[in-house]
Amino acid sequence: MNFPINLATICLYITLANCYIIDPGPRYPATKGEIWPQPKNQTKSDEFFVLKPSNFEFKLTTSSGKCKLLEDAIERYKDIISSTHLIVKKMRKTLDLQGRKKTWLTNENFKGNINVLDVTLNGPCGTKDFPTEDSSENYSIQIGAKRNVLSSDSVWGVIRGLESFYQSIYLADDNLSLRINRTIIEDSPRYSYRGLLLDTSRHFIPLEKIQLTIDAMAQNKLNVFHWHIVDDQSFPYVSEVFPELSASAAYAPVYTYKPDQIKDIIEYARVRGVRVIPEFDSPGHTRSWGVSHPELLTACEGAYALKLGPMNPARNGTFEFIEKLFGEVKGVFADDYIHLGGDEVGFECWQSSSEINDFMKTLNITDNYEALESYYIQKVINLVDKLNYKSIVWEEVFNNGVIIPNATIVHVWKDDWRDTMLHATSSGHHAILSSCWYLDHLESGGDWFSFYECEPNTFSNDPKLRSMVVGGEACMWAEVVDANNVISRIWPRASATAERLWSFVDDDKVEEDELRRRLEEHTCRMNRRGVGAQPPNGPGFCLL
Ligand code: CP6
Repeated sequence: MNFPINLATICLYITLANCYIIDPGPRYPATKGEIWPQPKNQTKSDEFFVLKPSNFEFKLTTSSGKCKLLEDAIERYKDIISSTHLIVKKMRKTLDLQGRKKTWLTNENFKGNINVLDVTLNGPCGTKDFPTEDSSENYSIQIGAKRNVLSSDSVWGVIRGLESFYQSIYLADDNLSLRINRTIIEDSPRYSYRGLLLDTSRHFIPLEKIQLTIDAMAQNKLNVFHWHIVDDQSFPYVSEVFPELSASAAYAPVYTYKPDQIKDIIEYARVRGVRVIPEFDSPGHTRSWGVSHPELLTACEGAYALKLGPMNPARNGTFEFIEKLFGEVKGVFADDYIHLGGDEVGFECWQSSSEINDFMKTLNITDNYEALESYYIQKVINLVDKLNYKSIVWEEVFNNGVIIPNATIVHVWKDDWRDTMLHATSSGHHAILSSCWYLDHLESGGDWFSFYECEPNTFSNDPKLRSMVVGGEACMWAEVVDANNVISRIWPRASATAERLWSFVDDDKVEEDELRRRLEEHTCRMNRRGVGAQPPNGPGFCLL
């Protein structure tokens, strides 16, 4: 066989040789004990302490006696630290180093062992309380001063601080010990609303994946689980007042969320400082409601005959139904807010319906379907108001001129988001941004960096308008996502959103290499805790 030599092959050989000879390993080696999302203020020294779980304890002190919520949280972190330490044990065993000399004793930065973390709660415990939009999450940590202290005025702050403490512990380069550096941390979130939307209608997502998702949210200091629980395609929410909804329109009887399962999810989230806000999207996206209750939906005519459209605003029964359903929802979900949807309402069916057009005549809004949508949403907002429930709506509701209470938050999701944010905040509304954080959109070569670059503030220079933004939300629409890929599709891409929303990122100072190395470490940490996050940066490894 002839050895092929021409210019192209020579180039190929040179390129391959470059790969094999020059590449020294992962381009973005993981950092050591860097916190994600980055704390507001942290100073850190090279001096370190060694942590051995058998010689380490959390000492909880509260001004208000026993605090079960924090005792349980401490137990969870003890377990995670111990399981991380198993890597050290495995390594010592593999290298046959058990009982041999401790390699760090001669390191000049070694300052001894860390035996105690004093966890101090300077406020009420409220063991049964729920996190709210006003909850403080501030905390501070000192490692290597006279004592090692985590302190906060609120339980949610302590919980955020425990996460940061855990993330500060890292494997020494030789993987033969766990270390933590001398450090001082003062931390608080930039935005109070840091959300993740999960759609459980296009595909059913099992409870255990929802729990894992919420656990991962806490690892990223995200604090609102927006549960897009029903939509056109299926109705997995089991209602006690209208059980026929899920009986007829869940994908299968096992693919439902029953009241006690929902309670479990809410409790799982609560103890991690995560709010659960349900979305019952209407008047569009409600086809599944019509399987058992066709009378709720508009009967289309003409070219659309035999189809059912958006909710039928011409009937009182529609609103009576919603009032009953939402009354129940308020009792099941503990949060002060409900998401009312209001997005993507197609007008063709309403246009085709004589019932709707006759009704519009009586309202004096002939041919104005935006006005009909407004009529519908206003009625829903009013009844939700009566239930003492605060609301969030998708941007269309605001764009179509619906008069909404000032307290209603506008959720911006379309591409021209800067205009919409400006418009909504100038009109006195709080706003949430999602436009740049669509987890169902994939860019080849990875896209978390473009998620990271999205800065909500850039819609205006006016500090007053900027302060109307309460946060943002990464969205996991589930058309092509189910139990198999939901975790790896969300993580670590949503981590980029999490840091943007928690930290005061100074875009002029972001160093891309360092950022990638930090996310490499954070992703590995999630992997160690059972979250199957995908690799963020290309070649690399994670010791498990
Ligand atoms: N489902 C619902 C969706 C979307 C919306 N609402 C959606 C629309 C466009 C894109 C992604 C998602 N799948 N109920 C809009 C908020 Cl690009």
